[in-house]
Amino acid sequence: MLTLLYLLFPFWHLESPEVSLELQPLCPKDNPPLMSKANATEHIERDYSQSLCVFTDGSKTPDGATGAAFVTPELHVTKTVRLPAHVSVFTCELVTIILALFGLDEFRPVRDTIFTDSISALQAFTNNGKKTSKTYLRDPEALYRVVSFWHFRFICLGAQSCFFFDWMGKMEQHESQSGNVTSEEEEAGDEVSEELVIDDPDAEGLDLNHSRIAKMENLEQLTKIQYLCLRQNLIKKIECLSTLSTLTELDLYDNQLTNVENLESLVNLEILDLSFNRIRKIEGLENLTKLKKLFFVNNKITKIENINHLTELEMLELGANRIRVIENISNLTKLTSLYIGKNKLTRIQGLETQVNLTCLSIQSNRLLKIEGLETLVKLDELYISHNGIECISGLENNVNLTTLDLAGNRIKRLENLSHLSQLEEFWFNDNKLDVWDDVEQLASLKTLRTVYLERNPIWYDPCGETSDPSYRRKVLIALPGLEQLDATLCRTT
Ligand SMILES: *[C@@H]1O[C@H](CO)[C@@H](O)[C@H](O)[C@H]1NC(C)=O
Ligand SMILES: *[C@@H]1O[C@H](CO)[C@@H](O)[C@H](O)[C@H]1NC(C)=O
Ligand SMILES: *[C@@H]1O[C@H](CO)[C@@H](O)[C@H](O)[C@H]1NC(C)=O
Ligand SMILES: *[C@@H]1O[C@H](CO)[C@@H](O)[C@H](O)[C@H]1NC(C)=O
Ligand SMILES: *[C@@H]1O[C@H](CO)[C@@H](O)[C@H](O)[C@H]1NC(C)=O
Ligand SMILES: *[C@@H]1O[C@H](CO)[C@@H](O)[C@H](O)[C@H]1NC(C)=O
Ligand SMILES: *[C@@H]1O[C@H](CO)[C@@H](O)[C@H](O)[C@H]1NC(C)=O
Ligand SMILES: *[C@@H]1O[C@H](CO)[C@@H](O)[C@H](O)[C@H]1NC(C)=O
Ligand SMILES: CC(=O)N[C@H]1CO[C@H](CO)[C@@H](O)[C@@H]1O
Repeated sequence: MLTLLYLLFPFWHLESPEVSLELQPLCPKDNPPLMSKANATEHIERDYSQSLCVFTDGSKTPDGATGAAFVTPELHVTKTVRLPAHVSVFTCELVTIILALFGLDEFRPVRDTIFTDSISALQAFTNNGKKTSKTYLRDPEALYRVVSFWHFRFICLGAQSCFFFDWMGKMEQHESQSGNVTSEEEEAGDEVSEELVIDDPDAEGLDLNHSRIAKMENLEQLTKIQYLCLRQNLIKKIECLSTLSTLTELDLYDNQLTNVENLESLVNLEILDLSFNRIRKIEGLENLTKLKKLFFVNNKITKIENINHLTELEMLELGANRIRVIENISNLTKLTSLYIGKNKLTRIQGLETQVNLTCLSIQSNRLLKIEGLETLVKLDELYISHNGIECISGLENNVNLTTLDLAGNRIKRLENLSHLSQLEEFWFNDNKLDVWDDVEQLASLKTLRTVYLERNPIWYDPCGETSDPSYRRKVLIALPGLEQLDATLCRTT
C-alpha cells in the first residue's frame, strides 16, 4: 500500500520531513536515566500533547543479536521484532522506523511524531533521498519518499530513548546500548474484553471510555439517555441502539468498526463521532437529519456520499481518509467548518454553495493551486499547508480571512495579499520565498500579529545550512507591528 502511494506521487511534490534535535540536550549520556526521562517527559507532555507519539528503538547486543521495537502509548500498540544477526545498529534504527510506519498504516494518524535516538537515521531522512554509503537499504530514496509523503515529524531524544520503553510499561529490559532485546510479539494479543453493564437505567449520560468493551449490548434499558460515549473500546459492530431515540450524542471514537449501520432510530442525534475506525463507506445516515456535527477522522473512506440530505450539518470532519474529490455536499449550506486534510485531493472544488463556511482545513493533500474559494466570503480560517501550491492567488473574495496557513508549499513570492485587511496570522514557513523585498508586501496588513517565515530561502544564511543571523532583525524592521515571528514572541518597545 505504502509502496504504491509513493510511486503514484511525483517526487518533486514532496517536502522534507520535519526533523528536530531539540530534546537531545535534555538527555545527555552521562545524566541519570531517570532525570533524562523526567526532563524529556515534561517537554513531550507540554509540546507534543496534540500529536500521536511513536517511540522507536533499534538495538544490538554485544553477542550480535539485533532487534527493532516501537511503542505508541495512545493507540496501545507495541511491536518488537528480531532482525538478522549481521545487520548494523544503524540499519536496526531505520528498520524500526519503517516498522513503525507500516505498523501505523492502519491508524493513519493525523498528527504524528516519531521519537528516535538515532541521529544518523534522521540524517538519512533529511538528505533528500540522496544515497548514503552508510546504509545497506537498497533504496533509501524510496524510504524518504514514504516518510515525507506522510509528513512525519522526527524528534531526536538523545542517547537514552530506551527508558521510554520501560516507562510505557510495555517492554522489560529493553536497552539500546548493552542490554537485551525482547522479541515477544504476543503483547498484541492481550486484549481481554469486558461486558457492557448498565448501572443506572435512568442515566442521561453514560461514559464508558477505554473499558475494553467488545460488544454493544444491554443498552435497551436506557430510557432517558442523551449522551453515550464508548471511546477507545474494542467494538466491531454498531448495534443495540434501536430503542435509544432520545440520544443526541454518540461517540464511538477509536474502536474497530467497519460499517455504519443500525443508526436509523437515532432521529434526534446531533453529534456523531466515528473517528479512528476502519470505515470504508459513508452510509446508514438516512434518518439522522438533525445531525449538526459529524466526525469520520482517520478511517478508510474513499468517497463523500450519502450525506447531502443532512442539511442541519454545521461541522464535517473527514481528515485522514482516502478522499480524492470534494463532492455531494452542495446542500449542506449551514456548514461552518469543513476539515478534509490528509486526503488525496488534487483540486479544491465542489464548494460553490458553502457561503456559511468560516473554517476550511485542507492541508496535506495534493493541491497545486488555490482555487474554487470565490463564494466563500465568510471564510475566516484557511489551512492549506503541505500541498504543492506554487503561487498565492484565488483569494480575491476571501477578504475576511484572519488566519492563512500556507506553510510547506512551494511558493516563491508574496503577492495578491494586500486586500486581506483582517489578516492576523500568516503561516508561510517552509516555502521557497527568496525575495527580501516581498516581505514588505505584508507591511500594509495592519492587523497582522503572527508571521512564520522560517526555512524559506530568505531565512538561511548564504551557506544554506542554518538561519541567517540578520533574518530576524530584517523581518522586524519591515514589519514592526509583529507580536510573534516564527515560534518566538517579539519584544514590544
Ligand atoms: C533536568 O532536570 C533537573 C531537575 O529539574 C535539572 O537540574 C537538570 O539541569 C535538567 N537536565 C537537563 C540536561 O536539562
Ligand atoms: C537475554 O535474555 C535471555 C533470556 O532472558 C538470556 O538467556 C540471555 O543471556 C540475555 N542476553 C544478554 C546479552 O543479556
Ligand atoms: C470520555 O471521553 C470524553 C471525550 O474525550 C471526555 O469528554 C470524557 O470526560 C471522558 N470520560 C471519562 C470518564 O474519562
Ligand atoms: C428511517 O427511515 C426509513 C426509510 O429510510 C423509514 O422507513 C423509517 O421509518 C425511519 N425510521 C424512523 C425511526 O424514523
Ligand atoms: C439537494 O437540493 C436539491 C435542490 O433543493 C434537491 O433537488 C436535492 O434532492 C437535494 N439532494 C439531497 C441529497 O437531498
Ligand atoms: C456525487 O457527485 C458526483 C459528481 O458530482 C455525482 O456523479 C454523483 O451522482 C453524486 N452522488 C450522489 C449520491 O449524489
Ligand atoms: C447560513 O447559515 C444560517 C444559519 O445557520 C442559515 O440561516 C442560512 O440559511 C445559511 N445560508 C444558506 C445560504 O443556506
Ligand atoms: C467580514 O467581517 C466584517 C467585520 O468583522 C463583518 O462586518 C462582515 O459582515 C464580514 N463579512 C462577511 C461576508 O461575513
Ligand atoms: C488576481 C490577481 O490580482 N492576481 C495578481 C497576483 O499578483 C501577480 C503579480 O503581482 C499579478 O500579475 C496578478 O495579476
